[in-house]
Amino acid sequence: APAPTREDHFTFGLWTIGWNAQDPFGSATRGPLGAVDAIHKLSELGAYGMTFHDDDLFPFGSSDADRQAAIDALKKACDETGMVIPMITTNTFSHPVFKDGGVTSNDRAVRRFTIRKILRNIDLAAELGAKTFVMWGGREGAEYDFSKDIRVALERYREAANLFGDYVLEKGYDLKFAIEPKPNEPRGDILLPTVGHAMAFIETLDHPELVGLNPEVGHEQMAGLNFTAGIAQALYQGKLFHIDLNGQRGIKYDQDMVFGHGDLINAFSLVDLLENGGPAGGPSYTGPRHFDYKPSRTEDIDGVWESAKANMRMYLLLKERAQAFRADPEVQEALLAAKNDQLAQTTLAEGETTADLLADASAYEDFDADAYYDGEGFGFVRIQQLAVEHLMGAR
Ligand code: GLT
Ligand code: MN
Ligand code: MN
Ligand code: MN
Repeated sequence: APAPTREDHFTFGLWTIGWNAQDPFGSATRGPLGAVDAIHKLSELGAYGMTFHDDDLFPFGSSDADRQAAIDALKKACDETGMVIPMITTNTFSHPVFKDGGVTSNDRAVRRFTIRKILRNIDLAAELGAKTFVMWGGREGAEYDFSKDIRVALERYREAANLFGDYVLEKGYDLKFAIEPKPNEPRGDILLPTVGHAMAFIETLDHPELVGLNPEVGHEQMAGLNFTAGIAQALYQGKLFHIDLNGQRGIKYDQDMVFGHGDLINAFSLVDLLENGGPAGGPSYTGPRHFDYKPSRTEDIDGVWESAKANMRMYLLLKERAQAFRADPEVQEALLAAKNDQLAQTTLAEGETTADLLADASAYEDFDADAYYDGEGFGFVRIQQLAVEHLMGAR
């Protein structure tokens, strides 16, 4: 695969490469990484941009002067390299004050503080030219069913999301919101746990058009769901505003491995969907390819950069294989044999009504299911085998 370039639109969270590898069972195995160094190194590796939480760039509680100094240094690094900040997000989960959540904490003063913290960061997003504002409500949730009335908590979530929407409209910011679902961790159960829950919630908002999703590979897979299928529905409903790429192996803790280092076959179908799933066979998603992973705790700083490169290389390799898969005449023939062309036809003919269908005896009265059924298979396994052979470079 070719080396990554800006045109690939690869981005990384500062909290990913900058993670010092502290986990619930042990202390940090790596030192800190500054935002300016991160920008320069990512740029060198061919990335397009970087993203961050407020607290990644300037520690919680920083003075205005320190905050501004960090922002200025970041801007300078971006100017020097041509890197961009297409997304920013707010940390509403690390400080102990957020232990019962931010916008849905039972404590009203915490909710008011959270909204202020997010508004301040929305201003920063606009100032930096970010187009997407991610909201990962990792602490919005509970461990126990009697902790709170979920309906009331969702109403507080809605109140906050409506307020943020009104704020960007009022300010005239060119900024949209992307909710990031996750089923659990750090809370026992998190509100808006999956892509489906979040999409249904968005429709209840005053300005649903301002709010979409930032689905993460591992988060859906932690819920046992098919990530590619969820992304397909998000695209179908016009809600794929951003994406977090990483690797996860099954239903367990959030592994945040390198993209493709988890369920590789699902990663392959995902890249195929993103790159070849558009109306004319082109990209179906044109936003940043954002990696949200954690360089494993076993790695030193060289390993961090190796893993950053691995994410981009996995994506590009999968893209190459997906193009070969689509171009293979045998694949095209197998897709036809599986009646994908019929799936693309409407079930009723143009202008045909329910009454017409009811009057069509061939559809029911004369449709002899036993006679119609000829035992012929769809050949889906053959398509899957062709896909896996392309994935393995065997074709
Ligand atoms: C946190 C979380 C991620 C979210 C980030 C955005 S922070 O690391 O695990 O999945 O995308 O808040
Ligand atoms: Mn994760
Ligand atoms: Mn994420
Ligand atoms: Mn994460």
